[in-house]
Amino acid sequence: MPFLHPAKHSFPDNFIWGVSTAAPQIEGAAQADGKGESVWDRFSRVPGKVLNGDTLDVACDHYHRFPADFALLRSLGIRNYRMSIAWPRILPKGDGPVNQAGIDYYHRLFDSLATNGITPWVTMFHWDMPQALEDRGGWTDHVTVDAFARYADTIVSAYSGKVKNWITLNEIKCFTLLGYGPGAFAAPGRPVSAKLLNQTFHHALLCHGHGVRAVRQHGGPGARVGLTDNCDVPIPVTESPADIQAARAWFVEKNLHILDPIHRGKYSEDYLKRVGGDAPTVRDGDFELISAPTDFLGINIYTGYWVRAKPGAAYEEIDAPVNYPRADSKWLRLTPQVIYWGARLVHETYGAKPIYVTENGCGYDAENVVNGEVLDLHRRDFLRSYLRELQRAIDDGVPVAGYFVWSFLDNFEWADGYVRRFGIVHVDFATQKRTPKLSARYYSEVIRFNAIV
Ligand code: GBH
Repeated sequence: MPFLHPAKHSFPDNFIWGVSTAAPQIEGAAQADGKGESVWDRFSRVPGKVLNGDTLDVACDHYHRFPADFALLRSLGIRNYRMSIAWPRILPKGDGPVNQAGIDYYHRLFDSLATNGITPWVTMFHWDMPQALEDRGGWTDHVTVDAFARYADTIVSAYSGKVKNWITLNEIKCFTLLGYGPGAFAAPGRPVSAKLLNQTFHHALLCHGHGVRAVRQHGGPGARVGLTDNCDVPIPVTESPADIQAARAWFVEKNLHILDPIHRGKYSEDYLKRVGGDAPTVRDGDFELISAPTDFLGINIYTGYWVRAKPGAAYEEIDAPVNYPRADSKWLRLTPQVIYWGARLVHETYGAKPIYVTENGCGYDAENVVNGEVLDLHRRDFLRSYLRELQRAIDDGVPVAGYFVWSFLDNFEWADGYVRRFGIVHVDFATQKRTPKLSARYYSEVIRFNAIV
């Protein structure tokens, strides 16, 4: 009997299939054509912050190699590409003079995408804040909000004819908490007081609002805009009503400081009670800006937390046992159900619609090219098992309209440098040779059939 791809494994018509990247992780050319220094350019040079002292200077050299990279995407049948614009290329000092060479660069890049029939999904900010702005207070200071407003106006006006899908910020919780919280795992690595940390969230929310405003004002016909959030996602230990209710309570508690103001136009009572005297300073009009309606919500989904009901409490969180399966990224427990619950809970709780999974993927070390192949069965299995759960969400009526694999290429994995590989395409960082892994071939087939294969 010939093998058929059963209809029950197929995705909705017009489902968006793509891959994701971010400028600082792939472009390299960190000093080229007038680009300013970013906080990650600086932070990566602080001894001990990035594995092996890796820097962003060369990365995948995508800055110079984008035509071949986009031809490769096309050959894999990938027609949607999430990327980010490097703020320090456009405004090297954060505000101040515009760098025309930076503007011109992304024009060439968008033209090349168009030539290859690939639709761009453009993130305005994926963590590479201009160092000059950090020197003036960075995310702790309102100066960043004003500078971002101008940056968003500049890029949306410049590219309105070429870009229709805009994402304001990538993962507010990451660049604030990891950059300014205890531990200083990410740039700028400057721990601040609890009040100032809450202020970084608030400033980021305001920048999101300005991103939305800029798209409404300058985006042109058909332009759409949304946030990409990295909400923390619980998985109920069983799908009994009680465990699901516990998961819901956990979800709201962990994410309300970002998702409530955006969807409800205020900080919740619970949040204000939690932060007490450390609540952020809010100016008149802030919440109108923050809660301006968006066209979609992006969620980055990697790993989940186990939660169950507990008498007398809102929930009980259960630590994964030591031998629970993980990727080489230690934080990345392999929990396919997280994609189901992430999509379902943002929809049920906040009415988010449509939802795009703007990142999903896994990081492994020591993936080597052998006889021209990288047989990353672990990544193929990862994608397949998470996609099954995504399909279950869609079957249950959750309005998921697209999915992007993180990442197109192996790249600069922040504090893990170049050791940790997330790409479906292998990059030899010595020669810059690209080799599509088995997972890329697999994903091509998923796209071709619009079904889990
Ligand atoms: C995404 O964040 C990023 O958007 C992307 O740039 C990145 O390359 C990709 O994930 C893969 O990591 O080490 O305990 O401090 C994913 C969410 C949240 C994952 C913070 C790493 C650090 C945990 N990230 N987490 S810890």
